[in-house]
Amino acid sequence: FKLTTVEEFEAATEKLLETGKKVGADAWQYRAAKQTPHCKFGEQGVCCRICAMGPCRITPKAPRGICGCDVHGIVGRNYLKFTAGGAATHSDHGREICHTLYCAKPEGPYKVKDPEKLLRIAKEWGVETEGKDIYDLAHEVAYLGLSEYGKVFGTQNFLKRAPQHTQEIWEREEIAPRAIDREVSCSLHMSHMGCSSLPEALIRQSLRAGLSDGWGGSMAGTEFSDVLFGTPKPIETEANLGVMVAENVNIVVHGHDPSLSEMICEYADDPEMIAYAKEMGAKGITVSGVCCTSNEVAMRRGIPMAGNFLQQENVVLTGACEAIVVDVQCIFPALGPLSKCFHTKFVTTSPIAQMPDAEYIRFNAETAGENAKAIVKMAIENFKNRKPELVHIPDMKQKATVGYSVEAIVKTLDGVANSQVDEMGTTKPLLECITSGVIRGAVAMVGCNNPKVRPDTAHIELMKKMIANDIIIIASGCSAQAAAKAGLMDKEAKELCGAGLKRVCELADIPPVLHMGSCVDISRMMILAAELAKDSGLNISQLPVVGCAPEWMSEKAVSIGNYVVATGIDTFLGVDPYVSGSDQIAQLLTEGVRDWVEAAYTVEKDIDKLGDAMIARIEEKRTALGI
Ligand code: SF4
Ligand code: WCC
Ligand code: FE2
Repeated sequence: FKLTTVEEFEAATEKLLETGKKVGADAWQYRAAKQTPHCKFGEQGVCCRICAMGPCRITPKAPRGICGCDVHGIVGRNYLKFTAGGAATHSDHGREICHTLYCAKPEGPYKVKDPEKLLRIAKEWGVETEGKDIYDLAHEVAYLGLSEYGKVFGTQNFLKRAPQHTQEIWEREEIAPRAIDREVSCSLHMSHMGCSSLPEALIRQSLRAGLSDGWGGSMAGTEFSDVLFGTPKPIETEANLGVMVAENVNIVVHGHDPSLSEMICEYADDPEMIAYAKEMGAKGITVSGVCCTSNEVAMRRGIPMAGNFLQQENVVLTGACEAIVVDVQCIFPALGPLSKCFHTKFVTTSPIAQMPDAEYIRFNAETAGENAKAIVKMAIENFKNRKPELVHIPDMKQKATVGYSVEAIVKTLDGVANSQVDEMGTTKPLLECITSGVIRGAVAMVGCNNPKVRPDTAHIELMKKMIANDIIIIASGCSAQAAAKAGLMDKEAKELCGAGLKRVCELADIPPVLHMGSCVDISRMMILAAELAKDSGLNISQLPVVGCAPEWMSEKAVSIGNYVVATGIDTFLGVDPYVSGSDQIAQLLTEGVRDWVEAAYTVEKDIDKLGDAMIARIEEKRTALGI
């Protein structure tokens, strides 16, 4: 067993960039070089352009904006706006999923695949289930889900899933999220010219907006996706560009919303479509994915993962991509012009993400079947337009076992711990492994790639370091894909673990890095932490568990960081969230918020030090518990 190294990834990319040069293609590597060094004001978060008296930039000579706002107010407002952008984005995705569920029909393209989960949520929300048709119930629960976005009074329904102690903290600190849309609006209101400039107020609302995402919109996205498409279970798949097949029509799905990709997968599997592909000279159809839409279909169908965020251009550079089909979020506008250098069709499908140089096939829940069929057909008919001299798919892929929803983790670990633990269907076996020290703790590795960090290195190096120290990894988003590409989701990766974790991997037959899904699925991690706390009688903040986003880049990532911290989990970042310009804001995020929510951020750009800090924190928590 051998991991694929980052050097090998980079050599493959170099070769693809050579192809790019032949056709005059641009790439992020060149654009990043032209954008560096970045504007210092922006980097420190000290530029304000929220009113037309500005833009104002804070310097030692000009310590206040024209309105008199100081650097702390400006950095804090920028941070809050950044969070609101992320919360809005995840939550709007969740809303789309609620709407898809609202449109589900027994004979339509979208069905209820996990009625059990639907019943569970209905009961949780106090909906009468007795004698109800499952689709009527789905529509009723979906309607309630949609209502969470604009509920008039009260806080998010899902908050009740948290331990009592956590709920009390949220109430006490006035950060329990109300209507999801209200928290986003309120954040924009607070950060408007002439509203809040008090650091505490701005950071408090940042936590609240984050919580409306993690325990609101994202959780709706995850839960209702499970109801519609099935709750993930362990499944075998593969990762990296080598999953594309030169002889086949290659369709790559990219973005976040499984409503689109699920339909594409359905039709790409249709015998009629496969026959058509053969007629057009291909051997078959391969669907693979990029970013979270890929995670969604990998977790539920074993569809292979072509790559993560900074690999999206590489997919087109293979010259073997007939169509790259996107929905929303994390899609490079570069894909339009890049596709024009090849035969690739760049297909946008959402009114939310429209781009130049794309074919726009508007996708909606009512016509999803026809839309997906049209897209698959378009890809098949494009096969003949390939330029064979440009085709090069790097021979590089790894096996991965994915699909570790909370339900799957609980089930998988049921049999593992010693026989005294007989409470099946709880997290107790996992707790037993942690208490006994066989596993020292867990790190939730999440987030993106960012050219500021050598892509994938931080994810992979940190994971290697953690598992060697008997710390199990749960991963999501592009971090999970980095792990899969390297081979860390191959069960054989147990060889890289310390003796304790290795034994758990053997007994439970799991890889040491567990793929929990897409970025909205970080809500799964929150549920897991909540269950661990409830089953152990500890507070979430006492568990030897930390979060880490070493290569993050998006607004969504900051929203996530805020809800992870606000849930009581220390969070470690490898990229600074534009707050270094204000010592007060930086102090609040890295220390001050601990007084409110029992957790805080650590920012450390040196990846090795970041890893040491996480291990130290986990060991501190163990010592405090006397385990
Ligand atoms: Fe300048 Fe104040 Fe306007 Fe910001 S709100 S641009 S600091 S005058
Ligand atoms: Ni989530 Fe980050 Fe990937 Fe996009 S897909 S790049 S936010 S981790
Ligand atoms: Fe994502």
